[in-house]
Amino acid sequence: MAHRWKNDLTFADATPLDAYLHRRTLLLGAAGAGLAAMAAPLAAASDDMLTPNSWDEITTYNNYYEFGVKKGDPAKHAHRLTTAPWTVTVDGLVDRPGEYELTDIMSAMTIEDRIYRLRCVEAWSMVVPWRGFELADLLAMVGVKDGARYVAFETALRPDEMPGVRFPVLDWPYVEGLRLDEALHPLTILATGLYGKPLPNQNGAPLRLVVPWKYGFKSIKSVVRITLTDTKPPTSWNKAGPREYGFYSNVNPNVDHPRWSQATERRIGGGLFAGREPTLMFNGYAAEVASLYDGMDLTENF
Ligand SMILES: Nc1nc2c(c(=O)[nH]1)N[C@H]1C(S)=C(S)[C@@H](COP(=O)(O)O)O[C@H]1N2
Ligand SMILES: [Mo]
Repeated sequence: MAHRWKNDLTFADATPLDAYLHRRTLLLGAAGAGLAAMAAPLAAASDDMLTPNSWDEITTYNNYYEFGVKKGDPAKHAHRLTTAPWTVTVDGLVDRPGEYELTDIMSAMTIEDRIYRLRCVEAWSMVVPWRGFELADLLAMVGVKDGARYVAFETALRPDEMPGVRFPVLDWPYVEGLRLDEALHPLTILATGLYGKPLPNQNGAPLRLVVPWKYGFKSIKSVVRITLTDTKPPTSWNKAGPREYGFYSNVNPNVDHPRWSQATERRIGGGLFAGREPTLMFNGYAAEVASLYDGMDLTENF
């Protein structure tokens, strides 16, 4: 599966084997380069696919357009968001609808740490050590009624605290959605933390969806409403550019964005020698999730 290109080997993330090969490459020139290329599959076996990015990388290079469209804007402005107290309205086709205190939700959930790859539709990626709980557990708590087929999510909309929402970049509030089986999948979590600490505001505090096999924009931040519905909910990026951003938005190296290739990605923090890495089907989670899409045309349902 994962092969790494020679120029993905960096000193920063080098295993002893990588470091050895690097030295050989530098010492032996062309002959060494051949050796390193040959050994690349070996390196992949002990590779950095799940070595987390640093706290600084994860918290200063963000997409959270409610706080501005530049990667550094959320880190600068998201401190303005009041994240406590926080309530989440759960409504639609559920047995126990209501406005739930996040503190009550969290004390009822099993909180776990999970290291997930994050692949943005813009063709960059990171590895993030989340803390959170399975969305399926919250849905079990509220009781999903027969007839529910989709889950819709909504981000807080607070013009006083969110300087970005005065610009009509997107149709605010930010909304997202999943098919019910995607929402119930054990990989789908609601994150409340990062590196074992409370989630920073720029990463979507106090509660943000994480769906690791889909492009990052599906992982909606600062969620205030979760609605079970029988109809496919509208999603922000699909509304903004229906030809470019589909409802599913599964990571897929074989289906390009109309304006750029999705075959490779740039790992944030890759360092001086870093090149592009191949993008993996379903972002590397095919074994877990491919069966959700059996029989579906993934080019049509992009
Ligand atoms: N409400 C909201 N959620 C959002 C976004 C946004 O602009 N607003 N950006 C999305 C995009 S494009 C990505 S790649 C991820 C980035 O998450 P991160 O900043 O924690 O890495 O958040 C997603 N969730
Ligand atoms: Mo993204």
